[in-house]
Amino acid sequence: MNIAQNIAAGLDRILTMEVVRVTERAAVAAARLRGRGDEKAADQVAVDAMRQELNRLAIKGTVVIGEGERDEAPMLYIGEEVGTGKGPAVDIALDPLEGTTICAKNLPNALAVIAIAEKGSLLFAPDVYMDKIAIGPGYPEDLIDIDASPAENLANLAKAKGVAVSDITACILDRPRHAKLIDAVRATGAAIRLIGDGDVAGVIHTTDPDETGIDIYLGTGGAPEGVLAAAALRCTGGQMQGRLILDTPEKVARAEKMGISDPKRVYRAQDMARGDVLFAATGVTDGNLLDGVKFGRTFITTHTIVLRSSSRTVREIKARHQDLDKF
Ligand code: VTB
Repeated sequence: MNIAQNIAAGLDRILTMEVVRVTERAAVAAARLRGRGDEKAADQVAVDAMRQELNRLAIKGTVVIGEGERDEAPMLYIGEEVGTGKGPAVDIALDPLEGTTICAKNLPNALAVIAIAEKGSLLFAPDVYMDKIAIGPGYPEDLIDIDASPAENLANLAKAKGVAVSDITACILDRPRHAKLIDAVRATGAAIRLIGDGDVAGVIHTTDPDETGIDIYLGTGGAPEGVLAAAALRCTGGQMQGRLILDTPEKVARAEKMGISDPKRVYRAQDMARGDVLFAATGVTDGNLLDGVKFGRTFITTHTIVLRSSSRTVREIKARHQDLDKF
């Protein structure tokens, strides 16, 4: 039995539950440092916690999207082997604390995030910016086009949704580099939800517009976050396109070293995360889709979403942890 058959045969069904512990644990660690103004400390405890739990999983995992290159990140660096080593060979993309600043300021939508995929099926993305566009499920294929203007994309989306453009809300990272994009979206009459950080959550929010109020994600953010978001969309449905921003010869060379030969390539969600994918995210701070960690007197509550591409089941797991020593 090869890995794909192994996973299809049900191994990932077990992992679906196992992986929840990994993001739960990272989220609880980070949440203890919510609102303390110390991004680094919150990130560090999340990394430690995620790594500890990950190493209990029966997988032969390789981190492909992690905390950074081996020389700059002591833990969960790109290439680090994780898991017990006994189990399927898988690639792992992770962000133990997506939105370190959000957590430090105790603002909405900080997450602990992980994606696990068949070996060799996640885009090995350098830590550069990526131009991104994403919408949720239920729309005709190729409705959005990263090379079309915001006005065209918003008009096509509104038409397909059966609403006016003014009823559409776009999510955009609040950055000076997006000034033109923001003007272009506002000129159409569409609304914008500006977010300070956290574009993995931003993209995922497009998959449930009735709940989140967000129909489309636009703009540039981290490429690693793009791969994580693509992994989630592969499981929920929805469409995403991304293009690495390789605007210096140094970045082109770095990407080449990671196997990227066409610097202008447009990646769809299915190009960034191929094959079977599992995705889990636990809320650190309260957000549009997930509640943050709650610290009760006798128990801790976590809220996790766990997704699986092969069945496209979306599970939400609210856990009440009564054995507080385990954290
Ligand atoms: C986004 C956002 C992240 O980085 O990818 C952003 O989702 C992009 O970088 O939460 P800039 O901050 O330089 O704009 C984060 O904010 C941090 O990883």
